[in-house]
Amino acid sequence: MASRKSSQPKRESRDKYSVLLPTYNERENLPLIVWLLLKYFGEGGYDYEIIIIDDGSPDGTLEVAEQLQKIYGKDKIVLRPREKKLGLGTAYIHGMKHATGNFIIIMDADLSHHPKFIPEFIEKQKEGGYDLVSGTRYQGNGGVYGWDLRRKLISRGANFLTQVLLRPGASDLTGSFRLYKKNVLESLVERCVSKGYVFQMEMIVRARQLNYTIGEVPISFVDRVYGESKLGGNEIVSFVRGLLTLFATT
Ligand SMILES: Nc1nc2c(ncn2[C@@H]2O[C@H](COP(=O)(O)OP(=O)(O)OP(=O)(O)O)[C@@H](O)[C@H]2O)c(=O)[nH]1
Ligand SMILES: *[C@@H]1O[C@H](CO)[C@@H](O)[C@H](O)[C@H]1NC(C)=O
Ligand SMILES: [Mg+2]
Repeated sequence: MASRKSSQPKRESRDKYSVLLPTYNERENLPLIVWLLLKYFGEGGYDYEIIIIDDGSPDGTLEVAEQLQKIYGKDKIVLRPREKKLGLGTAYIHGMKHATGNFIIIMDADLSHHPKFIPEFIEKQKEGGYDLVSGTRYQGNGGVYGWDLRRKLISRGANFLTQVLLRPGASDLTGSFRLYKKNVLESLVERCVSKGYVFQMEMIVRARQLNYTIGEVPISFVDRVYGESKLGGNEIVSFVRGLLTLFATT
């Protein structure tokens, strides 16, 4: 009798998921995040690629990425490095240009965003045919771990302020763990002008304006263990300034 592989998840379509992984000094985190991505994509039977965009990290992140590419193959690990630190916004654009998937997943490489949520993002997207699926720390089982009170208050405050000012119809605006249809991401990136923390927020605000449909998946966000955090007074000032600009122009 022919064995039925009923436990094997079957691939339902030709959808392909391109993960954009921007890195700056993530040498310690990269092997684990890549391993976890392979694990969850593999278990789900999904077609995927991981695009690593390193901005000339002085800690040798790129060398680690090259090793990973040797281990896992060039079709799974795609390297699109840049000479120097040019910022997160342009890193996404740079990575997107090389993406071959019809869906794009944006996440941090510092293990704050756990790959275990990706199958949920994908299922959510399929369920509602959403244009984008956003991870949310502020619904259901979502949450934040490892932040001090100050940072929790800043994040909550930023989120609340934005909810009041812009009514974007999504519960987590400053998070960056999201899945997009590729053409949707392209059209959003074209329109977004903000830099830094406001960028993620502008993306979702514009998505709502353009009547794109948004699905949400609760995620737990864990603060980075390795590497330095950079949230300081400057970021807060530029965040509020960016928010008000967005409010004035939309
Ligand atoms: N390519 C590239 N990646 C960057 C740049 N800045 C940050 N990253 C990466 O973008 C992701 C998010 O940056 P983080 O430094 O984690 O930002 P954050 O989560 O707001 O702050 P902390 O985790 O508290 O430091 C990480 O994977 C970083 O390595 C950059 O200029 N270029
Ligand atoms: C979005 O939907 C609203 C209400 O249905 C409509 O008035 C508006 O023109 C739509 N915007 C775009 C960009 O399609
Ligand atoms: Mg981080």
